[in-house]
Amino acid sequence: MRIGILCHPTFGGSGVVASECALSLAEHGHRVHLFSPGVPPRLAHNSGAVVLHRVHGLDYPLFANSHAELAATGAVLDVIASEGLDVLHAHYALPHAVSAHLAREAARVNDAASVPRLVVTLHGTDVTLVAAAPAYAPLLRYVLGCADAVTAVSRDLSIRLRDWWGTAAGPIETLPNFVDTHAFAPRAEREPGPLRSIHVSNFRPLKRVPWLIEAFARASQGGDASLTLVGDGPELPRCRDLAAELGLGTRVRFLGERRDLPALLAAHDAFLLTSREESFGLSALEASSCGLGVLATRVGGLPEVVQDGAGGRLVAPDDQNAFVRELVAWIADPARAHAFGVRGRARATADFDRDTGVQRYADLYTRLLDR
Ligand code: GMT
Repeated sequence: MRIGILCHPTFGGSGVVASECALSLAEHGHRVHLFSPGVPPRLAHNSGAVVLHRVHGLDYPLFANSHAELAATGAVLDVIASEGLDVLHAHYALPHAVSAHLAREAARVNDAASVPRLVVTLHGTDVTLVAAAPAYAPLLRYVLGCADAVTAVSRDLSIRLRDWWGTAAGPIETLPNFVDTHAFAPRAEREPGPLRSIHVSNFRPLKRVPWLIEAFARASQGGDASLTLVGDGPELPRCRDLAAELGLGTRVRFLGERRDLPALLAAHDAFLLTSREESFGLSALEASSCGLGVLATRVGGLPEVVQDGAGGRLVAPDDQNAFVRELVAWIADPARAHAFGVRGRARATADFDRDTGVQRYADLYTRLLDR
């Protein structure tokens, strides 16, 4: 198949899923073009199997921004004209579904030899925040209604999408995210010692990293458990200040954005995630795949990824005391985290392996093309 994928180039999960899909589909012999304003981190070492189109708009003083989304439409149209595309897949509704839809309509009007099928995958805040914004809701409803297939990354997100879309809703398929279980694998041997916990996110308010740091400080008083914080985002400065105010010293370290996540995760025992909302929680799945126990909030699609009592523990998002109690138990006995990690790893390999996850998308494309 000739496949065009549109995604954000940031460290966020939607770009990760889109990039991993692109790489895997290309490895399986499909012709894959990826359109994005930058190089998504997981494509940094792309050997050329995926054709990357870095789309740039025009920096013209009249424009409030450079309109990369319109440049993406243009780049897709160029590929349709030169070699054709069977499928256009937008990961995250805005702006990619709009760019892709526009390109497809233009191809139709141009009488292109191939008019691609349009697939839109909703990832999370494109439904819970963006779609709720009155400025975007009408356009999103229209574009989703025009797509050949709409998918969501968890059952929880599918339900939220249906609730928002209302009576005009078309079919929504739940196609869960996945992880490369070969790359994200546990270390052969774990070093003994105090609990090493880690958190990875984009430090946006909905991740509640300050809440997490407070909880860690309460749970680890006087001990030598550590917390590694990976990522960057708007709340990072506040988190640094808070860690200093709480006197956490070298027990908390901030590493910024990192590309060596598999090795980094595998050097820890527990993954902590205290989001207010999480449609899936790809970072938790990657940690499970590395054999870490996951301690997280019971929100959105997280219970579909981390089974409470199996791959880790889930607590109510407003119950910091419960989170602290559980973390105290893991700090007292890191073997608890390891035991959850073993079960989490087994679940990741059985239910969320990359090959199976990407095959679900390939099957969807085939079905659409057979229609
Ligand atoms: O929706 C977002 O905040 C952005 C998006 C991203 O690009 O990171 O995150 C969402 O998509 C991920 C991949 O499908 C999911 O694992 C995350 O749970 C989801 N984030 C939220 O729902 C907050």
